[in-house]
Amino acid sequence: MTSQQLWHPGLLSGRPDGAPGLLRHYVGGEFTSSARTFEKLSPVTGETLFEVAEADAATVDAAVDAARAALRGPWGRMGEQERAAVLRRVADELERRFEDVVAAEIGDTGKSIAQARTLDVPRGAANFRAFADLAAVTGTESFSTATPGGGRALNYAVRKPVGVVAVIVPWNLPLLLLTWKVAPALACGNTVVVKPSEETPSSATLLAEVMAAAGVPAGVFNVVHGFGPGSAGELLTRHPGVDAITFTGESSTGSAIAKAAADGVKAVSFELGGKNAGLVFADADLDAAVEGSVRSSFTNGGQVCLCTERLLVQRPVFEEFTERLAKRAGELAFGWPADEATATIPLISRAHRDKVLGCYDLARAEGATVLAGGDVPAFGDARDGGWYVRPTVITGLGPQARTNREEIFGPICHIAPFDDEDEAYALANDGDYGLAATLWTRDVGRAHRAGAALDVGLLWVNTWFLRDLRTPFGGMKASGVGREGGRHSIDFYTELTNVCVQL
Ligand code: NAD
Ligand code: 6OD
Repeated sequence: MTSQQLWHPGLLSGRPDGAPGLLRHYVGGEFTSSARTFEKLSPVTGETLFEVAEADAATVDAAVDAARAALRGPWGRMGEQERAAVLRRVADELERRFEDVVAAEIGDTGKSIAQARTLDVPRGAANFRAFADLAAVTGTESFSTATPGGGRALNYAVRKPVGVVAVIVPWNLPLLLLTWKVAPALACGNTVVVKPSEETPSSATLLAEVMAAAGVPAGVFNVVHGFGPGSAGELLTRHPGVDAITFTGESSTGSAIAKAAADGVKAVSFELGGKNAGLVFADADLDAAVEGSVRSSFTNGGQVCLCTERLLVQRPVFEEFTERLAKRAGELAFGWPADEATATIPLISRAHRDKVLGCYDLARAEGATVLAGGDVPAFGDARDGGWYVRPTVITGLGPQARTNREEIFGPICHIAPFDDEDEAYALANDGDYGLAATLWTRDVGRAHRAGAALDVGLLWVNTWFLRDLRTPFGGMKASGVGREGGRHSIDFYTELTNVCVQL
């Protein structure tokens, strides 16, 4: 089965003369188009799947205007419990459309059906339920204050929506990352204009149908398609009608958006890149550490911001761990996306594959030993037109090698030895990023010491990517600004007015 057969055609508007279908924007409750379009290619085969409308300034204006108008409509007047009920219906409707959303995610990314069914799409629904519950019960602090005259005053804060929120997201976990931001933004009473990645426009468009079916009023959820610089992304970040920007993507893009946001003094929340370390101590359960590292390095083709690209392994188990991980990397099955057993997926685009293959070449040029992968697989079928690379394990580089410092965002990890805990933490902290780390050890004390010593926003101990949506999520250093998750999302997506009443 090819990715095209998995594509859900209902979303595409028909076009004359057998031209590919067109995926449109969603503005003010209507699907709309614009003069320019671009092609969406299948990462699995390289074939054209459909075309996508590219938003111009007029489309972005219309989307922001619709979002602003909706703040003054029924959405703005709704109580938090009623809004929460609407968002629970969105979750229900996403589950009703489950296989359509799975098909949309697989068609755009080439990811495996097993992952889409167990991670991406369930998390979409879970995000709406979690923030419906949270926003409806999150209060504010109040203080009874002594006044200079010997009396008292009551201080309390009123929580309000920020207004129109621009949501700009990448292609690696399209629905999960989009709903991680849209759900709390809406739960707090905001309206949104969403700009999905140009590589993954489908699930956001399908979500528009889901929103309408769940009774979300027109204008509350808008989708504009297009690229970043000079296109829908930049138009949105510079738009005076946008009150806040929540962004997930590369650190360099975060920097460009920060500059655009500075002009309008807009609030920003940034979830950015990583160069995450995995620390394996000699006392670890080695089976669990090997299998956990296979997951943390190669899930989604290594295209998860939380993926481990630098493994640091204590010297007594370095050789055994390295041998076993390289063997497991070579065993990961390449299948079609619809095969349940598929473990290795294509990279998102030709450009991204060229970048990752360039990193494989750079590693060799820097003197790395390649223990597994390092090249492109041959299938003898239509997948040879897609963007696959082999899962790759390398060793032999020092901490200053570019391969160990720059984010690759592909299925590759470098393994280096260390001697003691201090050295492991120093190596892990040596770099520009500070998103996540994973620790494999049986020593509980060490787990707590690592939490204090590692400069990361997220530390997983004897597991990876285990999520509780109430916890703070985000990165230090070049990996982000602010935290989302739980009350941290509620704080970002609301403004507070403190009221001081002399009693
Ligand atoms: P990207 O930064 O290239 O693009 C992300 C989004 O920003 C896309 O929608 C893109 O069109 C838009 N964009 C690009 N330039 C823009 C500009 N100047 N103004 C406005 N919008 C712009 O990232 P990507 O290649 O899509 O995704 C991969 C990156 O995302 C990796 O660096 C990865 O680590 C990061 N990421 C981080 C997290 C996290 O939670 N920290 C999660 C997922 C991905
Ligand atoms: O689990 C999440 O909430 C989240 N934001 C995951 C990010 C994954 C990065 O690719």
